[in-house]
Amino acid sequence: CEWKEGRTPKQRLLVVANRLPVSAVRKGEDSWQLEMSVGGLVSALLGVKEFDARWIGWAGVNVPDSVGQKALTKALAEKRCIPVFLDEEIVHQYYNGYCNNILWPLFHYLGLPQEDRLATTRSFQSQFDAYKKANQMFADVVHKHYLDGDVVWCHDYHLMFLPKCLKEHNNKMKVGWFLHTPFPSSEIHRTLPSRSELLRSVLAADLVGFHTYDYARHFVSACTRILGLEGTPEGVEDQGKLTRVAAFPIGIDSDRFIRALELPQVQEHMKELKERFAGRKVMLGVDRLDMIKGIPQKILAFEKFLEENLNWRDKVVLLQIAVPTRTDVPEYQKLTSQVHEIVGRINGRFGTLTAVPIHHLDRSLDFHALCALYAVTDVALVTSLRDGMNLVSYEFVACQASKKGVLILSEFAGAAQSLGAGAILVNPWNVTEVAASIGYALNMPADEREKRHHHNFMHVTTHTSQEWAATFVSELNDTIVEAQLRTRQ
Ligand code: ADQ
Repeated sequence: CEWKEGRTPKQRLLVVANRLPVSAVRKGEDSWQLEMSVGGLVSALLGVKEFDARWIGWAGVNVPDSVGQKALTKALAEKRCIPVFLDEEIVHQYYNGYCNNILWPLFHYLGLPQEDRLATTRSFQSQFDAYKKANQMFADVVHKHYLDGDVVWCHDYHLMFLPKCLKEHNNKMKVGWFLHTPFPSSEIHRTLPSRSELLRSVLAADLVGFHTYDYARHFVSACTRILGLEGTPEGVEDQGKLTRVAAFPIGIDSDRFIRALELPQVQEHMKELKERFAGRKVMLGVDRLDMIKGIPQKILAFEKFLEENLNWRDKVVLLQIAVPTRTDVPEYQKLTSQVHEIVGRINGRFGTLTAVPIHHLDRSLDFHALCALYAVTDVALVTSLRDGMNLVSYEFVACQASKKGVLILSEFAGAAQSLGAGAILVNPWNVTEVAASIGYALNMPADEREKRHHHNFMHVTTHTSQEWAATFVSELNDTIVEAQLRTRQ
């Protein structure tokens, strides 16, 4: 975990997120193995090295015994991580239930799974109670480790209740909250039974951040329409108390990717890949296996492209790397089978004795293999149905300095607002449009590729994760100073 390699400590920062950046695997009564987790939040925050930071969160494992808890706490301390212990029932109701079955689909405009709708409605209250209870458990751990002057940065939809829990205990605490998903239109948020309580809890923070201006605007609209509060250019005002609301587009640690390309092991991977796919253009998809990523839609668009362009049949390959997540949720199991079925059908239809058009891997790749793949790719396909930002598109651009490949990007990913001028933007639901864009990308002349790449590369290398975190924390500090000045006047 590179988290501990921070430079000279400046400001103490407590990062609070549902999951720690490592997952714990028990090896004995008091021994644990720690493995890095995969995901956008982890990728972004590992790049943040300006602060004396500690990470508070759940280690992804149930540890009922005190011997195990003590040993895990000790192992995690070396990584500057502090665990929150959640029991199985809480995890089921809070994490699988309220977070992943209700908030996640709702915030991505996917609604609730149809067949679960009634069951979900019945269990809604108990799941929301578990959500609040879990948030209070996170707050208790923060209080234990908090020192005067610390900045507490709460992350994501799992912890919308946390700012309120923190401020109720200590009103002087500097609290920021950042959402990594989209915040949906207020018309969508209105349908949530706990809509007002969640908004009010988030408003307890001093600063509320989103990836894009649109999400921030949706949030302010929800507060004005649902709570009847006043929206101002700075945020939301409630009885003289202002909560700052603003957009802080996330980035990546682009240098880490650029430097990795020079490493011998990455060069070796690249050589192998080039040999393996010689004579064929490489298209790439890298996603967590999640319905919001639009993986089936992407593969169907590729099928349509092959259907209409038989001359490309032996000349292009799609590598789809999909790391499974939330594997105990039935919807995700169904998605895995669906993707396997579509890939099998297309490979049967367009494959030859020596080659298949789609290589699909259900697993995570290590960092070096991932960089090599990004670097040899001709066309990256990011077709999320909705995505807060999407860091894969940034990582691809960072690794393309020599190849200058093309990015096909969903207009429903937050990244469309920053990389839109360089990418080919598509509506992922429109398979015909995506298929046509694949053809356009594969045939794009070098000078157009160069121009598009340059635009995106400049953005990715200047809007980094370091800059994102530094801006958020400095804005949080300023917000608090301004609030103090206001109360003195
Ligand atoms: P995610 O939904 O996880 O993040 P994304 O931003 O694309 O989506 O980040 C995924 C990260 O996981 C990337 O760093 C990528 O390299 C890594 N990854 C994905 N699949 C992988 C695989 N098979 N092998 C190895 N690594 C893999 C959430 C939101 C996003 C938002 C981020 C950050 O959903 O919209 O951009 O948080 O805020």
